[in-house]
Order: sequence, then structure tokens, then C-alpha cells
Amino acid sequence: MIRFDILSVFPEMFSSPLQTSLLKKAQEKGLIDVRLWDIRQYAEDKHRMTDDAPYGGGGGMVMKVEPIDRALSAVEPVPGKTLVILLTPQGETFNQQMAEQFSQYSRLVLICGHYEGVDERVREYLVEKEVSIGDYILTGGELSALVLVDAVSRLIPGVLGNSESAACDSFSMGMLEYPHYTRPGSYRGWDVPDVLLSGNHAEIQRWRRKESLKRTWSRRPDLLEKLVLSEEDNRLLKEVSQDNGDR
Ligand code: JDE
Repeated sequence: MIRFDILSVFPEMFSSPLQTSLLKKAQEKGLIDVRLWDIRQYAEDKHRMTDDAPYGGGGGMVMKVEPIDRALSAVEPVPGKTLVILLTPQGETFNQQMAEQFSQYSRLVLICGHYEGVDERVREYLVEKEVSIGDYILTGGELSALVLVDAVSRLIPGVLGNSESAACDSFSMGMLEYPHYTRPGSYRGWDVPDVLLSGNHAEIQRWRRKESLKRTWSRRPDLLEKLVLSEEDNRLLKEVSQDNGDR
């Protein structure tokens, strides 16, 4: 069981993604627990302000430190068991390896940044890790938090069924997946590769490995560099370069 405590000024943004499909089932099975904390409820001034103008002037607004600090106190993070994360474009870029590390915690606190950013004291005194989901700017950290919850939850044992198990995901294997096909075998003259219909399991495995290598080589050479390849892999890669690449 892993618990996510999400601090947001727009908690309603989480309703449908968390009430759909695998994340819904994971909560029903008690495998994950997602709690939403409305930062505005922890703003004590009469207008319940969560943001204010920046010291030093200039445009934009800054998220205030007190409401976030008070919301965090309500969450009661357990030291050692909890990681407090700020979602921001300035963080370390999220990847599968980080998702695996995060899945080892029993509690993750996710603070969704907004406006031009948060008061620097949130970073300095309250947050343990800053995470970005990629090099682009969103309207707020909510969608980033959902990405993190989704990627971490599917690594919790029991969240995925046997058939969709995370162990052979392309990114855990370090390369891209081979092409998949299902019925019909021919549609508008678009045919499934013969080898997949041959019933020759060894040939199928070889074809799939080769296609994975081909895709990784042409689309993500950065991944290929990190892989330890077998002699068979190197033979297949040589064939790939002779066959002349994918796309
Ligand atoms: C997270 N990748 C992108 C955005 C922000 C100008 C405008 C807005 C410190 O808090 C934030 C959080 C966010 C939302 O998160 C993302 C994101 N991973 O955009 C800003 C920064 N500069 C600030």
C-alpha cells in the first residue's frame, strides 16, 4: 500500500483520472490511497489568498509559503517513510527509474506548483525533491502529479494484472517495444507479417527482438548506448543496418 497526499489549489482536477480504470481499481483494492488537500483551505486570511505579488516587483504571482506549510502540517508526513515532492519545470526530469524509486516509499506528498512559481522558502524548508515531467510549461503541477501517481501506482504489486505486468515494459528492458498486431490477419490489404502467423516460436522471438532493436536504434539511439547487447543482438543489429532502418 502506498499513500499519495496531493496538495493543490485545484483538487477537482483529479476527480476523473482517479475514478477511472486501473487507478480506480487500485484504490478499491486498497493498494493505493490518494488523498487530496485543498491548499486554499489552509489560507487563513479573510480572502483565503494562496498567492501574492513578488517581492522586488515584476509581473506574475507567487504561491505563498504559509498555506502550503499549514497544509503539510495537516498531512503529518512520517519522517523516513515519506518523500515530499514539488512538481515544477525546474525539477529533475521524471523517468522510469525515478518511478521505481518512488514506489519504494509508503508515502509520497505531492505539492502542485502554480502561477510563476512558489515562494523559495517552500523549496528551502519544506520540499525534499523537485520533479519535472518534461521540458514544457503547464498551467499547474496537477497534471504532472497525476503522471507521477499513474507511473508509480502501476509498479505496486497487484495494480496490474499478470498479462500487463510491469516487468517486461519497454523502459524496464531499456529498449522500445516490437510492433504488435491482432486479428484480422489482413485488413484492406494491410497484412500482418507472415512470421507472426507461422507458429514458429523461435522465429517469432528472433523477429521481435530484431524489431525492438531496430526501433530503438532508429528512434532512441540514446537508449541503445546504455544497453549491454548479446552477440545475437549485435548480429540482429547488423541485419537491421543492412535492411536499412525503420521510417
Ligand atoms: C512540471 N514539467 C512541467 C509551472 C511555471 C512560468 C509559468 C509557470 C513552481 O511551480 C510551478 C509549477 C508549474 C507547473 O508544472 C509544470 C511542469 N513538469 O509546468 C510553473 C513556471 N514558469 C511553476
